[in-house]
Amino acid sequence: MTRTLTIRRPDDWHLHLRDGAMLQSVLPETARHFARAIIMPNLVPPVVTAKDAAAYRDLILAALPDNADFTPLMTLYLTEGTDPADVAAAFADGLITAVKLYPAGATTNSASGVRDLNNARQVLEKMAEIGLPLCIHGEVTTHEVDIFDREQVFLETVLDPLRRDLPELRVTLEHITTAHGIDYVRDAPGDIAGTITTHHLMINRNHMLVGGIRPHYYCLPIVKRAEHQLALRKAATSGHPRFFLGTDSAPHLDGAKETACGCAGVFSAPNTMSCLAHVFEEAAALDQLEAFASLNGPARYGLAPNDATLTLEKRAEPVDYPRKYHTPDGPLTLFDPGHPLHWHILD
Ligand code: OTD
Ligand code: ZN
Ligand code: ZN
Repeated sequence: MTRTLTIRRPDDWHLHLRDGAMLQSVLPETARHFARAIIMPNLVPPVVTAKDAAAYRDLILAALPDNADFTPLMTLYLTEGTDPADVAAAFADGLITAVKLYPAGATTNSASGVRDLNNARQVLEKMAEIGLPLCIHGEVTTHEVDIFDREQVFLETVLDPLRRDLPELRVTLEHITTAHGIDYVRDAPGDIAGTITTHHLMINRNHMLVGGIRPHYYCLPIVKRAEHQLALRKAATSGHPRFFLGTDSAPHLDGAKETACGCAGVFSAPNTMSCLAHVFEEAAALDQLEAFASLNGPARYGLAPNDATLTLEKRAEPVDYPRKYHTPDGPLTLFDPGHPLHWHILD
């Protein structure tokens, strides 16, 4: 039953690498399979200025294993104090690929995010003018709005008004988790695209909550109903150019996840490509995996697809992924797809 599939080397358009010992532990896992990744700026303190981004990029490059062929694509964390000139210069220098909007309080380390978009207006206008994409964590953070509705409400009350107001702004809606998000990104006029994570394709809220609470499936935006998972699968496997992979691999040590108030985030970098091959095969759409993981993202960001390739091979015996990774600060649990994965990645 051996079957092989060769695609252009994939990129990850939404990734958390952290810093320090965690960076050292997780970076080789991404660099093994991916040629490039958009690096999220939610460090403590966040990556806010061009100077911060240059320092973080150098830290990542220094942590790369010898012979790794990996380019970090840097982002800046938008705050209400961000200087439009600093952002524009960083883009002109090729230092940054996008700017990231976190509504304040929406996810891990987002306390310095934007409370009122009017206070970031000049930066957004500048970005629209120079064609610098804005990556958006699309959730409202108001207490009255149910956590499962926060993406849908964001589309209606924040994203759509913003895009009407600044139609030239290039927007990537990150980690889409609902059918509403899919419909918006597919059908809206203008310059918009969206990323989809590995775990939101593979699990829904039943996996997280039925039969016991599973902290390693807790992430933001939170996993939704099965019908939303199906809409994500349909969009990802359709090959539609507006949808592409952003794993949102977001490692936290087990101690921070398996506790009374656990951190949000799923660590999926090592087994993402095996998971995706599984999902695309289930949808009888293996021929669209390359579009989703390797072609649509670069096209969106005006970059050439990678020349190198990645070969996947389906074997009778499952891939033996470790359940845990060991970092100097403690164990880190790998995303559990809930079933064996048979697609091996040939390095
Ligand atoms: N979601 N965890 C994190 C970020 C993402 O919203 C996200 O991009 C994190 O730990 O940085 C998470 O659940
Ligand atoms: Zn996010
Ligand atoms: Zn993220």
